[in-house]
Amino acid sequence: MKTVYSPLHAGHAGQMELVTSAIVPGFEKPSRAEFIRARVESEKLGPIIRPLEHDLAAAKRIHKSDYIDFLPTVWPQWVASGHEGTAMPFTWPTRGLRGDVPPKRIDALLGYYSFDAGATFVEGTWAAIKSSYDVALTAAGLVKGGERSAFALCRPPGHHAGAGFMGGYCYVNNAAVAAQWFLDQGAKRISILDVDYHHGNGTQEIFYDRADVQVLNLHGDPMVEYPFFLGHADERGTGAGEGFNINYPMPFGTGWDAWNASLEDACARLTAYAPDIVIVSLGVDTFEKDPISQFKLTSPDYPKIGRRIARLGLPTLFVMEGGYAVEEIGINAVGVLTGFEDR
Ligand code: FKS
Ligand code: ZN
Repeated sequence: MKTVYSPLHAGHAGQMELVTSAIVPGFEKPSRAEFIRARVESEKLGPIIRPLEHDLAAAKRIHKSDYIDFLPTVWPQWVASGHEGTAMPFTWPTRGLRGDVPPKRIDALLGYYSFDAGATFVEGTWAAIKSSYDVALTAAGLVKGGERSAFALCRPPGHHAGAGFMGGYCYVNNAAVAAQWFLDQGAKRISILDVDYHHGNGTQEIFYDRADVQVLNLHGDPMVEYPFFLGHADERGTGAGEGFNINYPMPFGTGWDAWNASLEDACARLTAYAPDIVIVSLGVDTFEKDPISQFKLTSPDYPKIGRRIARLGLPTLFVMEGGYAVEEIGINAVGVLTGFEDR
């Protein structure tokens, strides 16, 4: 399988992150992608190619136009306002506040377009976001062109980004953009299988009222886990989308057997939906040693995930999402891919 990778991700570096009681160096850091790339090489998964540049039309098929236009302006506005360091929001329009009037200050605009403080900006952030988008679309093009599978080594990730908001390290929803692109190229149905530890709230929001994209999400129970405000089992889609959104919230401590039971159910529903293409939102923060997560998958489990996905027998696009145990992230992410290739 080919991997699509851009070195431009590395400019999104050095940003700080707000956690429960402190501001700390970001968990979502460049070494994540570099460990994965090194493992792709050492495992001889296949060629690593650079992305083609795309305009932003495909992003605007999923995201609001004003939101996409805002992203490249953040860092220049932040600097022009006399700020330095990490650009990060501190105020959000929530219940009881108006969310429909964009303020004029960049610090406030960041909150207007975010649901948390987790989508931060430094100088190279926009170039990294754009490269991640190009990586996803280029890999999608490989699958459209007839390859059985492709790996989009996206960084930053995307599944928390909604139509008009960022958060949780995510800005542009790479998997959602790819799904819409496949539909625009003539596909009739797409399934997105999100195996990241965190609920893909952005992906769910984007496709919630649609029947042409089935969204299956395996994740930590939002009663106790980020992103907290979406991802419950009773969220099944609305209108034409009723029944096409399926959530599998699972408790802290979930290991392979219970997680795999959810995967099996998801795969059965996916097969029943009979999509033209499967997009896997590939997070490996389900790993037992992940520093911010609470599931207990082990490294030998990841090839099993890949093998099960391969048994779906469908063209498959893997889109990288989370995973923060950087020493093992390459072993686990590439383990899914070599498992898919049954080797
Ligand atoms: C940690 C609190 C939670 C935010 C976690 C974001 C997870 C992002 C992700 C993605 F795939 F998008 F990268 N902080 N103490 O892994 O879902
Ligand atoms: Zn995650």
